[in-house]
Amino acid sequence: MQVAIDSAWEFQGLTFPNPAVGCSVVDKNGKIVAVGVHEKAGEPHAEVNALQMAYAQLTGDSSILLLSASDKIHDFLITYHHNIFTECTLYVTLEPCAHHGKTPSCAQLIKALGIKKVIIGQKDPNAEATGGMTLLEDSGCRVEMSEGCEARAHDLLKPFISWQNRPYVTYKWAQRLDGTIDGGTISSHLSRIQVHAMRDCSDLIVIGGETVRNDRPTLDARLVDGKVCDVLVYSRQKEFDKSTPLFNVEGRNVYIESSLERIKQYKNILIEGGPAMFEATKEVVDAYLCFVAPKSGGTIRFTNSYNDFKILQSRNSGGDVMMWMEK
Ligand code: AOF
Ligand code: ZN
Repeated sequence: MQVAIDSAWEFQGLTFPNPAVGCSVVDKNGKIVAVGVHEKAGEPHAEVNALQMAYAQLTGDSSILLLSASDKIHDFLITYHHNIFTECTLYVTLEPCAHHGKTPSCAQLIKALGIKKVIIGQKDPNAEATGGMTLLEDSGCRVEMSEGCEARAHDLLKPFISWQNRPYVTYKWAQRLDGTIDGGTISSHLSRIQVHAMRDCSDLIVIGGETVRNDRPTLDARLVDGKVCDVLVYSRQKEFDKSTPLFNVEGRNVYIESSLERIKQYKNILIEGGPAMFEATKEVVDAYLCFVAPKSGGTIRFTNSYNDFKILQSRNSGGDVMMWMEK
């Protein structure tokens, strides 16, 4: 379950409106055969990616890896599984879905493959998709909640739980090891790709007036060829130089407002800014994402009024440390 959770965190922020989910397939000797994650809404669920890889591992037949559509992988597995999974256990961070959404039901697939044991990290809070636990139990599968990992599985699921009835707000910043944030590009290319991929799945970006004036940003998702999202310039100042690139991106609404009320009309919000924005938005932020580059050299430091963050997950991002945190 720990492996499934850690793997899913790699796609946290990238799966909206779906949750980040991970799945480990373990054989009868307790060895991990394959791990899969849900990478993007509309693409295969974690269980499907994990079972696809597990099939290739267990049979030595890698032709299944050529398939990318979820329904095609389901059909292949259901046709050719020859009971190779019956003694495997699945560890899934979320209850397998019982419904057919953009992709077919994972619980139905697990049932069809004759898998006898499934450990889950959290129940699905989405009323449309939940029911996988009961469906599997009714078919004779043993389904258990993970002992010891519920809290981490819950942390992973927080954005999705929030989206059931309210927005989820992530505050992102990048700094050097000495805390400085000025003087040009700070984070690695991979970290910047990560941020562009997050913009691609956000519906609103919030920035402060100072960022508009100083950085003249575009705030698009060009590094991942992604879509543009709306922008809220949170500022008391009403007039900005409209030749600033962010105002000239086609298909985008830009609001210049002195309140954060606009956030309530959106679901997945990314705030990008410095220490002033950090303080001004702290009442509405759910999670903090910080990139620390192993460098020094600027003059302005990122200071903030918190002296205690809880790190939910951290990893290397092209040489930077990337940390998901809560207050
Ligand atoms: C799973 N495994 O990896 C994820 C699940 O439209 P769909 O078919 O992609 O279904 C989306 C819903 O399925 C989503 O709202 C959530 O309830 C569940 N997500 N379920 O079994 C996964 N990502
Ligand atoms: Zn599913």
